[in-house]
Amino acid sequence: MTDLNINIERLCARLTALGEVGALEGGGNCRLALTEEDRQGRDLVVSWMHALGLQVTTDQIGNVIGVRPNAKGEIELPVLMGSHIDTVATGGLYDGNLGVLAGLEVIEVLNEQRLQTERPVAVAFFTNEEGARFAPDMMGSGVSQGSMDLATCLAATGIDGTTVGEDLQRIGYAGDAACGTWRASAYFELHVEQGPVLERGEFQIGAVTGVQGISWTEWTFRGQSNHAGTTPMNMRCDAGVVASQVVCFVRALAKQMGGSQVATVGAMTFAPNLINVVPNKVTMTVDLRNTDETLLQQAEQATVEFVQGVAAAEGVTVASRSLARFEPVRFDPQMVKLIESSAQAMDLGVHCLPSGAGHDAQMFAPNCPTAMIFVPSVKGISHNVKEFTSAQDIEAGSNLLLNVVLKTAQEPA
Ligand code: HGY
Ligand code: MN
Ligand code: MN
Repeated sequence: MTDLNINIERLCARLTALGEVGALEGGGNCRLALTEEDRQGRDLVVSWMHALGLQVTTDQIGNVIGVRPNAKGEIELPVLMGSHIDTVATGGLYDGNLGVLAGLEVIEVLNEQRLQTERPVAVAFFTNEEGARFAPDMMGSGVSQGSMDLATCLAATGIDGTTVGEDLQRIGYAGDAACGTWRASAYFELHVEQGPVLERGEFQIGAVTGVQGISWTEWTFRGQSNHAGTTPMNMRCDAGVVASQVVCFVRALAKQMGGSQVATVGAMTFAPNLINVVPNKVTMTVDLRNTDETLLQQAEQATVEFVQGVAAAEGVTVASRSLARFEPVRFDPQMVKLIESSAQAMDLGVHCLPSGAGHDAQMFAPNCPTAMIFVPSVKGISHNVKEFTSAQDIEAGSNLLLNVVLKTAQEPA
């Protein structure tokens, strides 16, 4: 283990500075992918990359990678640290941002120590990890690593009607570096857990074993608008009643399945959305997740069957489209062991666990040795302006990142 340490004051100052971009009244951030706020956040992080002397490239889906050459001045196949700096609309200071800014901090320590490494070391932020404005999530890393098609993603239309390609052009991040074949020699992502497990178990570090499967579906129900007062109950085709039953069904399904099954209806819009009109159209999203692919498919199938039954009973038609679908991912056990043993060597309490959230790391796992380090989220809160992780835990996780990245970067390429 190295006796080097990150500079926690400097890292926290960057977290605060980035947090001021898209700051919300009362705390938190809104930097939805490819908005003006995202552009400002990108520009700030790119300026820090340049200040560290990194060779900065932007690829065709807007991913930005800053590389610190190795002792021979080479930049290919770096040891890469990364995450995302786009946020949900009620984002906190740490989701994604921590992984990128801790990567910058690790590189700054290497610069301060004038340390040369066998392999290049790099830090990146990936476009549209959240998927909140443009589906699917993990878009930039997925295109970078060849599991998503560039043209399809550039054509993706967001919740406010623009396409990814248009907005990349508009914010000036439609780069020319090719996507899909670029590779790292190893990938490390430091991230807040966003759940309650580490805090409950009083662990400082999570050695992440993998990422659970994700299924996002948009459902559209069409009935018949009618007068709320004059339409007898047995003459209604009420799209809102169907949608509402689906909300309750997926909650009950997750509770009945237990285990890691979760289900969320996060977005729903009624039309015409008026007090005295029976809704003729409802669009809603269903987010289903499970660490087990077979169980996730069962949850999907049960939901389809339920939807068809209640819609038919109400005389409502159904349309659906998949917004995202990722099978569960397992990280290389040797990399998980590296995180676990390095944390133990630093006398940090460490626990192995799967990730409930999706991450850019899952796109790298098929292509190179990949590891994630979790640090605790206070009260397990995330995707919420109250998201918080202590400086002490940030320092521990970032020093662990420094250790494992330095160890890996000193191994012959
Ligand atoms: O939805 C997710 O798990 C991630 O935040 N994109
Ligand atoms: Mn994240
Ligand atoms: Mn997130």
